[in-house]
Amino acid sequence: MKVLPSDALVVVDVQNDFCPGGALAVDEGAHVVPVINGLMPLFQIIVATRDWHPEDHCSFGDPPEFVDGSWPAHCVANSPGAEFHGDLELPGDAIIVDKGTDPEKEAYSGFSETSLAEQLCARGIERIFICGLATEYCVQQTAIDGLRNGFKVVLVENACRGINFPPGSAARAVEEMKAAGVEVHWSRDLE
Ligand code: VGL
Ligand code: ZN
Repeated sequence: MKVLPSDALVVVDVQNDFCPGGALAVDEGAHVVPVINGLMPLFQIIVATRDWHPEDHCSFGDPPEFVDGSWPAHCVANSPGAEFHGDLELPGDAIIVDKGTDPEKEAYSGFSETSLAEQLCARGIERIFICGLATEYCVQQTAIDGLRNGFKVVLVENACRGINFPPGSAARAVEEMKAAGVEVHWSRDLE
């Protein structure tokens, strides 16, 4: 599959807190980094989303249940856990999109109360390729919202990892995305 000038790569939440050692670590979260580094040179437009929460964000549970609505404190704005993984080779002109900044609202999707759709439209983007963390939360919601916003959406399956609690939830999310109209490819299929 050929990547076109009207395609953008959307790198979702490849942040320290979602990688091993982080507050909400995804199994093999850091494995996506070399795969995404290999993808970025194919794209003229690269977006990187960040989970960017205030200290009192409504999704922080005490104790956390590790399900929607009850997470350990993670990706607090300007903290080390909110930084991109240190090996991620984002270009200097990558478009950074912060989400989940309202203490009262969860925001898994990169389109949720952000300027992402406008920024993509302004650059003539028609199709987005999605990769990153975590498959069944921010990746899935960003993919579905991409369709809703009128973009074609491709998931780069091997450039994603899920929280996978309960086990199987990441694989189910991929099936749900396919059913919704997301195309699923592996990085080696792209050129
Ligand atoms: C995410 C749980 C809580 C994600 C963000 O990036 O998928 N998951 N906040
Ligand atoms: Zn979050």
